Amino acid sequence: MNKDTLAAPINPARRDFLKTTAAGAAAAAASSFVELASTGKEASAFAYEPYYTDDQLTTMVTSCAHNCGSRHMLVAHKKGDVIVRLSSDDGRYQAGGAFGFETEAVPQLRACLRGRSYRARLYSAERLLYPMVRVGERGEGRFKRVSWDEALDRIAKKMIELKDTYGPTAILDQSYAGASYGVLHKSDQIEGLLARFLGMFGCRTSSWSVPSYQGTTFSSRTTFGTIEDGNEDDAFAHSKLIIMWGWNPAYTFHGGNTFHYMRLAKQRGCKFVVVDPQYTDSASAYDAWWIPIRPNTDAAMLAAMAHYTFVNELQDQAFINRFCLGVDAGTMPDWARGHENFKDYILGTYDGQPKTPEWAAEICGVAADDIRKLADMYARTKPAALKASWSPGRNAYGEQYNRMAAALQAMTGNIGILGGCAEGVGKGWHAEAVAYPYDEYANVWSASIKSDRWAHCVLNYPDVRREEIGLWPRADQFDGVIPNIKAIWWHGSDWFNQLTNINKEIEAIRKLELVVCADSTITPSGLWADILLPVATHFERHDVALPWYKGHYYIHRPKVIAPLGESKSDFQIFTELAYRLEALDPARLSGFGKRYNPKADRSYFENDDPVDEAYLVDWWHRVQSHQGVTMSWEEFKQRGVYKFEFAQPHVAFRDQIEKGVPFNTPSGRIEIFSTTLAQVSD
Ligand SMILES: Nc1nc2c(c(=O)[nH]1)N[C@H]1C(S)=C(S)[C@@H](COP(=O)(O)OP(=O)(O)OC[C@H]3O[C@@H](n4cnc5c(=O)[nH]c(N)nc54)[C@H](O)[C@@H]3O)O[C@H]1N2
Ligand SMILES: Nc1nc2c(c(=O)[nH]1)N[C@H]1C(S)=C(S)[C@@H](COP(=O)(O)OP(=O)(O)OC[C@H]3O[C@@H](n4cnc5c(=O)[nH]c(N)nc54)[C@H](O)[C@@H]3O)O[C@H]1N2
Ligand code: SF4
Ligand SMILES: [Mo]
Repeated sequence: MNKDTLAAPINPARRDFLKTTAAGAAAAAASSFVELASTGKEASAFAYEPYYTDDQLTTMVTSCAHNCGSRHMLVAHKKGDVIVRLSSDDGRYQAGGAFGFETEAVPQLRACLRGRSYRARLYSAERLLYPMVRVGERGEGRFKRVSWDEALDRIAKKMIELKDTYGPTAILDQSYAGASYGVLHKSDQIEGLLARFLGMFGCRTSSWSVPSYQGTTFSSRTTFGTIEDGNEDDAFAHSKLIIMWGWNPAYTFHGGNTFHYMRLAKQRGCKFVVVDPQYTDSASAYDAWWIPIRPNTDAAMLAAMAHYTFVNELQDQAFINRFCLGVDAGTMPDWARGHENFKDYILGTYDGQPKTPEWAAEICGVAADDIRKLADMYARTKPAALKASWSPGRNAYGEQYNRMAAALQAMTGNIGILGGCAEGVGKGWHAEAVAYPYDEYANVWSASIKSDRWAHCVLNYPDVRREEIGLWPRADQFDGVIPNIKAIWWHGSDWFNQLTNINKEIEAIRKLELVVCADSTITPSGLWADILLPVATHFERHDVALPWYKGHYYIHRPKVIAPLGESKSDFQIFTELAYRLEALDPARLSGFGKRYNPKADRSYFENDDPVDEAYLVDWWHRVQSHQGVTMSWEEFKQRGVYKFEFAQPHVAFRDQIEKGVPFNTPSGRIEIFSTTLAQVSD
């Protein structure tokens, strides 16, 4: 197409810049850009000139899709099919519809700068716009354009060959966070689209976990019996002391509007403390007392705080007696009388080493007086939130840090009360997350390994012990069988950037027979792929955004613009592949296409709209019946957001503390002494 026919005027300087950059950059990126121009979908999004006024534009509510701990509203302002700017919630979209509407219970979901700058990703010169296959050596980064037909045919034939030659573990599913918080288009390891696709095909090694919060997860499960130990963040507004332990909510969001509620707390007189090796923007913003600590020594400092609390008898003994297991000799279960209890460990009864502030100061580099001062503040200020985030537990025995923090939260009676905090993992309110197409065949696998151990497995196969790769137990004859991985599929993940020991991964990837990367831009992982599949972003497909670990709202994500270039949604790609596999191997894969995407037929590859909407309507009906929502789907679509309003902030374990409901642990108590661990070590 002649570029003069482009509809929207663009800034010439910016266009030249894009062209020059693209021409000199990696082959993939360069050719993407050329294609973008030649289809008329040029980067005309950078239409700063002229600056359109609102009455010249149409607006659509959608949401950001970044894998941060929040989910905020984006409002797309469009000229034709081009998003020319993004703004955010200004209150007018919820019930009432008044501009500026905001209350403490129903806040605006205002996007951060990263969210508001999403156009830079959407219209990036690094967008993948059509399928490509590798032409050079793997990792060289040289690709050529092919048709969808050719790309998918190659993949389908190779998948069958791999399964027949190497068995049901040959393809490694490396999906992850990229698109995990949509109702329909999901890339997570359990309910994701790839998980279902490979599971139903019958050849899948799944990856579990990520280098993030395994220590914390272990701690929350053993101590509280659940990872749902989180309050909704409006509870922070009621704290009198907030200790940000390895937590920097100015950068790392774990819920929506966290900083807003913390600011309300500040206005009401709350004191702030940051325990972090770095002086962070959170420390600055809340005028916090900053306590720099040596990385990976947090458990020692927390133990010394427990010591101070015990020797000064500041613990909440009534809370301990009623709700905890093994904090002291009096709360040990009868069957474990001979075991060590927490208090005597802290006081040095067993090893002759009281865990005093002086003892800890040597280890963690925090002055003993500061440890005493913080312990005193935490024990005497009610209610107080010790938010023990994940990062300090990201190391060997990391769970000890979170377990120690949980012991302090419990000893001070700050669990299950408004303004306190039991986090941990911190999952708060539960979204209605399961959509219709995921019910069947979710998370079927032939082997499951710890995500970052795949290279070790490939390089040492078959001389690998199960502990070396975190091989998950199975209840059948395949338990303990080491996977014979010959292919990788990246879907919503970029693990040549995000995993540890990339050099080892490079060595391992050379041994594989197939590497597929489905993404919307070229990534460090994609450079190592054999086949690149261009994926439509969340602006280019229909979905509903779910909050992450916290947040009680849903945001509609319409197809704001048509998919750029030839990009397709993952769901379209897997559906079409399922039909192709079925055609290649009808005896074993009969009905695969329909089972994978029951509401669609093969035309879905060209037209996904009615099918996607039908799934979303199903999901909305669940929301209506399970969560008491009366708003219709049509109204939800028109407003773009549904915000739940609670009579009081959601606080984890409120019912346990107020109504005596048992904790979900073997003893029904907060297990500072863990029944499960004690029995394993016996
Ligand atoms: N904006 C934004 N938010 C996000 C994400 C994102 O990409 N962007 N990602 C989300 C995801 S997937 C995750 S897993 C979480 C991660 O959430 P966190 O684990 O809470 O976040 P980090 O930023 O890794 O670390 C927080 C702080 O811990 C400090 N720290 C590091 N080591 C230690 C230590 O040994 N001791 C102490 N006391 N402090 C230490 C760091 O200096 C940093 O300021 O964040 C989520 N939220
Ligand atoms: N160096 C370093 N490594 C880390 C971390 C760190 O802090 N530093 N944090 C760790 C943690 S906590 C996490 S959670 C992981 C995150 O690791 P990843 O899940 O790999 O990270 P993301 O960059 O969020 O997403 C990966 C890709 O998904 C793509 N994507 C987005 N939407 C879609 C979609 O709909 N379909 C497809 N096919 N692709 C899509 C994005 O373009 C992006 O390239 O990284 C871990 N590794
Ligand atoms: S805080 Fe997270 S969800 Fe919200 S706009 Fe920023 S990146 Fe997006
Ligand atoms: Mo993460």
